[in-house]
Amino acid sequence: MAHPNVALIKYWGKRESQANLPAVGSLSVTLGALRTETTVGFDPALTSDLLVLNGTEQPTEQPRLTACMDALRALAGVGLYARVESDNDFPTGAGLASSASGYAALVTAAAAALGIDADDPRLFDIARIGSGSAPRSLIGGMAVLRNAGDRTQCEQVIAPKDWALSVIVAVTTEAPKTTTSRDGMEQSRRTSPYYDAWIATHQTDLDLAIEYVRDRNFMALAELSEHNCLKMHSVMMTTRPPLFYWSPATLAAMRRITEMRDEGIPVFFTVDAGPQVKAVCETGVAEAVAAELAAVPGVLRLISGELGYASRVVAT
Ligand code: 2P0
Repeated sequence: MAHPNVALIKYWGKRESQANLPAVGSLSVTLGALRTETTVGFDPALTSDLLVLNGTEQPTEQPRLTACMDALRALAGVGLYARVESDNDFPTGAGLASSASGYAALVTAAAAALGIDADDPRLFDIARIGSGSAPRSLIGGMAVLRNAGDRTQCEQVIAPKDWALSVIVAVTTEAPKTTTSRDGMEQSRRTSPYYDAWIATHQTDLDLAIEYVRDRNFMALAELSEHNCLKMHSVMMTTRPPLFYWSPATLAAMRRITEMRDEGIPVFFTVDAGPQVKAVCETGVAEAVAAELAAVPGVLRLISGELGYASRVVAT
């Protein structure tokens, strides 16, 4: 089982497409309210890996799944193919980081089935093959992900019990996005005139954000996270053809959140490759923030919860 995560300091762009290495580091919060549950069964009768997601077979996911499973099989010295059954309790492919929780849950379940130590750092690299943001869901809490050469490093900056934060997702559509993050990132790298500035200014954002988290400096983290989010969306919007993920309700919810912060309420927004708005707030104000967001036109429903923990085995 794994929770999805949302980056405050974002990952957009890859260093080298082949190994799916992010071009920049990232800092995330884990969404404890949402879950992906995955079971992995190795079976000598299978002639390839098989993914059933929310009850439907996913042949187009085969290359990513098999690349991940091959790496796990190589690590364990096992040759069998697997049937993978995965269920999300939230919309899939709609900017709610379903691939992050999906690959984190897969790697956690498969490692357990294959007898691989759950703390083996090579699991970060294997999860990354499936989804560049998946290592953050292996770690939970607030996680920082960095490259160390061509390896992935991921560590927890703060545990859920050490900072009472909540995330409220304002769902504005249940439909899947039209451009995947993977394709969008590559288009941005090739065509956005702002891409180089995004890369050049990113490390400073990440270093400062980690400092603000360690100091539990909410308001400084709020301003910097919104800045980093809008910088990523500026790159997306100036991609050719443009990647415009917002709906009118996205912008309305963002504005309501900044108005609340102007009124002194500890809350900020972040938005990913989809139209949902995530409000990050101190848990003490979560109910008040949710009531305001529920009243924003175009917000269909809310999903609220506190920071989530690391991926884990819940049954064998
Ligand atoms: C993030 N996103 O940092 C950013 C913000 C989307 C917008 O990480 O290509 O689905 O599989 O590595 O993991 C989306 O990344 O992309 C993502 P791939 P993934 O949360």
